[in-house]
Amino acid sequence: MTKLKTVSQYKEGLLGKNRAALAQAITLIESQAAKHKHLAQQLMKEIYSHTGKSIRIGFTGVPGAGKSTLINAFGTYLCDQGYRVAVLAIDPSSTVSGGSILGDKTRMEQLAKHPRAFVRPSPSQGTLGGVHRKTREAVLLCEAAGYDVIFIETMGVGQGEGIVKQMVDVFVLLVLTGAGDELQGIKKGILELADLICVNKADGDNRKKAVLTKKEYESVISFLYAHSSSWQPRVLTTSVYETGDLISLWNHILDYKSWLIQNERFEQKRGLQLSSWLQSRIADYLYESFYGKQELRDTLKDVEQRMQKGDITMEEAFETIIHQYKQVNQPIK
Ligand SMILES: Nc1nc2c(ncn2[C@@H]2O[C@H](COP(=O)(O)OP(=O)(O)O)[C@@H](O)[C@H]2O)c(=O)[nH]1
Ligand SMILES: [Mg+2]
Repeated sequence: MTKLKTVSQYKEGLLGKNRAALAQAITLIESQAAKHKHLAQQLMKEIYSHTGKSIRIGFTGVPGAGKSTLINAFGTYLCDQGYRVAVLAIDPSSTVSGGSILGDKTRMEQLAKHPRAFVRPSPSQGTLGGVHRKTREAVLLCEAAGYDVIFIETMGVGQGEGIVKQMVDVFVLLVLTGAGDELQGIKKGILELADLICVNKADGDNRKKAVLTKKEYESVISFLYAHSSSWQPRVLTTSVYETGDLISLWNHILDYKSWLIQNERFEQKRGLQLSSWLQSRIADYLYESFYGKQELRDTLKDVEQRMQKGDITMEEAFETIIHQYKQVNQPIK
């Protein structure tokens, strides 16, 4: 495909469900160049009315839990059923997990080759906020290009989960067998983010253990949600070798979506996704207006040193820096 240039060329390619056009559009929104940023903004406006129709599904779990492998098998299964599936990955710490991204590309090879699939490795540069902004825009581009199911794989541990949770309709947590200890190891906060929990790699000798682990999780969940009227996360066992498990996973996802719609929470969730996006855009903007300025970074370093030596108080350091911040960001008259 030739290189796209104008907004209408990009738009035509996307609405025409052209995979190469989608890849180019994502490259455009990831670009840091000023001329691309403008074009990207125009494009996002143009395609906005064609977005929102997919189901957005996030996958999280410790490295090695089997996210990429499951997405590959599950995505391929859904493509074979006639769905169009897009996969995006979010990786706030690409330097740490560089190896696993390389692995992910090969792990999703089968899906990436499927004519109804689109697999995009994560944007690697930028702040966590920046990466996540691009991922949200990429979701919208995939929707404009007619993808019905969008998977987002989180790779970062910690902050990454909360951010992905805020951009998806369904959040799936993959856990492994090992029960007791394993349960202790999972941060309670992450368990509470999950809509579905998959005890993964439930095959071979591990299947029996997985069933026990599932029971353990179910009892923790029923305890955590004892007095709650919200959705009680379901626990299931999954293996990429069992098509029945993939069918069951899909049915659970659809069940959850129906529950959201019946309880008037689906649209509410989409609204909250937009609000969290707006808030993170503001946070990015403010961050940039401070840390993006060399003189402010220099002053910060300087006042930090003086404060640590005891020459000035924290309050004085703060006032100095904020005074300069206001001056630097003053509109030119
Ligand atoms: N037995 C078994 N192994 C699996 C399954 N899913 C993934 N694996 C293996 O677990 C390892 C890590 O998988 P990967 O998808 O890279 O995990 P990620 O880091 O969570 O994306 C790989 O060696 C996979 O082959 C499964 O369902 N059953
Ligand atoms: Mg992976």
